[in-house]
Parts: sequence; structure tokens; C-alpha cells
Amino acid sequence: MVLLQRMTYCVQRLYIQQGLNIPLKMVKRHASKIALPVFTTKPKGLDVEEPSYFVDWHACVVSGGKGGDGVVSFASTRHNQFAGPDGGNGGSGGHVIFQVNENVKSLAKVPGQVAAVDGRNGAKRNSQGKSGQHTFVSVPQGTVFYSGDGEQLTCLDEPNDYYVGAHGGKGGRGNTAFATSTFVAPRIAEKGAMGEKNSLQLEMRIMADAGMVGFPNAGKSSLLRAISRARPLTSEQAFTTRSAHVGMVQYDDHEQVSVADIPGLVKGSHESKGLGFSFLRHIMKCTCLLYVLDLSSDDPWQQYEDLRHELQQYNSELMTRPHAIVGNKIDLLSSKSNFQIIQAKSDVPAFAISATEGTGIVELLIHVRKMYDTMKSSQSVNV
Ligand SMILES: Nc1nc2c(ncn2[C@@H]2O[C@H](COP(=O)(O)OP(=O)(O)OP(=O)(O)O)[C@@H](O)[C@H]2O)c(=O)[nH]1
Ligand SMILES: [Mg+2]
Repeated sequence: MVLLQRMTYCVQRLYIQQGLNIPLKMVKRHASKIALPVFTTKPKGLDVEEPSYFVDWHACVVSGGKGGDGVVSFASTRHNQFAGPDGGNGGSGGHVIFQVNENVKSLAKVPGQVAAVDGRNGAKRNSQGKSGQHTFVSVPQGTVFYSGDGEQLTCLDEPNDYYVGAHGGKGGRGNTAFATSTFVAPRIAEKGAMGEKNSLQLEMRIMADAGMVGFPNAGKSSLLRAISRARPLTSEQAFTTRSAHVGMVQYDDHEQVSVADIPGLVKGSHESKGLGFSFLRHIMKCTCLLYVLDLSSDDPWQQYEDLRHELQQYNSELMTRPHAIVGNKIDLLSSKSNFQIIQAKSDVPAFAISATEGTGIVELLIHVRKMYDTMKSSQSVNV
């Protein structure tokens, strides 16, 4: 069995060296226990090749509902014309509550202004005014809230987390509440309090199982298009991708692995050069990393070292994440020799692929799945 596996491995390496796709049949026959990626033939949403946009930052003004007013009222019955105060309290204003919804994947649907419902005024016969309904706003998991001056307020990381963005005002007391043994006919009542009004900034930290990092034009978006149904825009121009995209890779055991395409980094990204380090924060939420290198460039190994340096400068904890090297554009001239250099220098798994031609993608996705399974099993042990 071990001999057979070794032979299969050698043949697979031969295929990779030749820049050919390993026939799926062969992978299946000899490695039946490996979960294989499934490439759906279902046409993507629209026929038109429109880019998909993903909103990961949003400003929102929230106001809680005003409390209802208390009323001044006196009861008068047939037998007792002065039966005492009976003015009811106003109802409380509703809150604006942000709640995690696992089906929401971006902040695109969060409104710019949200106002909760006001409480109703009290009424005679000690009737309490109806409280305003709370207004719920669905946000994706991993949403971080900042105040208007940039102070972090909270982060909704768990599936059932919620955050009260603005409290509703309390209802005012009616005159019944002011009656005492010596002050039997109070003609005073309170107005309902105004609800809170807050300016919030919402930021979504992408939570993906694998994050692709690389310099502009390395082919990250092309790779995401090849492995998932996501449709980030690709072009020869640098910095085509300006916000992160997430795609789901399907496996034949029905498991799904999310992969994020992070906008291109440049030297000095950690000092906010290029598109800045705002994207590096997304990487913090990815459990494993794929360093996507352009094999047709002059020195892809240097690209890899520069990327590692940027990530280390941003947060040295990123160095401990499981990772792999993805050498893209193996179809181009000089790519093969560059890939051999990487293989010789690197002590982490390296894959030669062509995102546009589909070469080597199956082997890469099998490895991604292995990293994902290892990460999952280590998480379940820790729990
Ligand atoms: N020959 C060849 N070209 C590729 C391959 N992958 C991507 N390209 C081309 O490289 C260019 C850049 O690809 P993108 O996918 O936009 O690169 P990116 O890394 O997302 O770039 P940014 O969004 O700017 O960070 C496009 O013109 C692609 O067609 C490949 O495997 N082979
Ligand atoms: Mg891109």
C-alpha cells in the first residue's frame, strides 16, 4: 500500500513538473480517503460578467425611540367626582439592536440611518403607554463597532452576539406616580426622555478559513474565480481588487472551505503604504494563509520573503499560521525555473498552478483541505 502511494506521488509530481493537470480519476482511485474539490458546472448568477462588490466598512447613525409622555388626569366616577389622579406613564422608546445573522455576508444592506420606534403616551385610567418595538439590524459575524471618534466599542464574534447601538428613552411618569398622602392631587407629569443618538462606524473583519495574500497582479482574484463561484474583477492593472472577496470551495463530502481574496499588498503595507494596512486586519481572521506569487516575475522568492516581512511587521503572530506557497502563472516562460528555485529554498509546501488554465488547482485544494482539517481537529481538541 505504501509502495503504491509512493508511486502515485511520484507520478503526480511528474505531472506537476510538466505543468499538467493530474487526472482526477487517478487522484480518486489511489487516494479514496482524500476529500476532493468539486467544481460546479452551474452557471454563475448573471450572464453578464459583472464584478461583485463587497462592503466591509459602513457608517451608520442610530437613534433610539423617544419615551412616551406621562399624562395628568383625574378620575371622576358617578359616586366620587374627585376620585384621585389616574394619569398613566408613557411607554419606553425602542432600542436599535445590531444582531449577528450568519446568512448576512457583508455590510451592504445596513442602512445609513436607523431610528427605533417611539413609546406611546400614557392615558387616563392609569393606562401605561405601549413601549416602542426594538429595531433589529442584521450584521455579519465579525462586525466591529467604533464610535464616531474611532474608539472600538465592541466586536460581534459569536453567532448569537448582539449590540445595543442606541437605547430608547424612558417613558415619563403620569401624575399617579406623584401622588402621596399629603399631595393627593398632583398636576404634574413627566415628558418621555429622548432616545440616544449615536454615530457608529461598522467594520467587518473577514473570517475565512484560508486567506490569499500576494502582491498586486499575482493572480489572487483569478484563482478565487477558478476555485469558487465568487466573481472578483481581474485585470492586468495593479490594485484591481480594492476590497476583500470571499468564495466557498466545495468538497465532495459536502464540506465547504471559505477562501478570501485580500487586496494586493506592497512593500511597506504595514506602514499604510499602497492600499494601507486596513486589509492586513482581514488576514488576522484567516486561519491559514496562501502566499500567492507571480512565478513569471523576476524574483518570486523575494516576493515571498517581502510578504512574510510585511505580515511579521504587522503582527508577528501571523508567522505561526499554517501556510503554503502558491506559485501562479506556471504557464508562462521562466516560471518553471523560478518554481524550482522556490522548491529548493522553501521548507513549506509549494504548488505550481495556473489560475487561468486550471493547472495544479486540484492538488492545491487538496492541501487546503488538509490544512483546514488539521485546524478543525486542533480546535476541537482545545475545546
Ligand atoms: N498567463 C497567466 N495569466 C494569469 C494567470 N493568473 C492570472 N493571470 C493574469 O494576471 C493578471 C492579474 O490577475 P488578477 O487575478 O487580477 O491579480 P490580483 O492578484 O487579483 O491583482 P490585484 O487585485 O491587483 O491585487 C490578469 O490579467 C490575469 O488574467 C495565470 O495563471 N496565467
Ligand atoms: Mg485582485
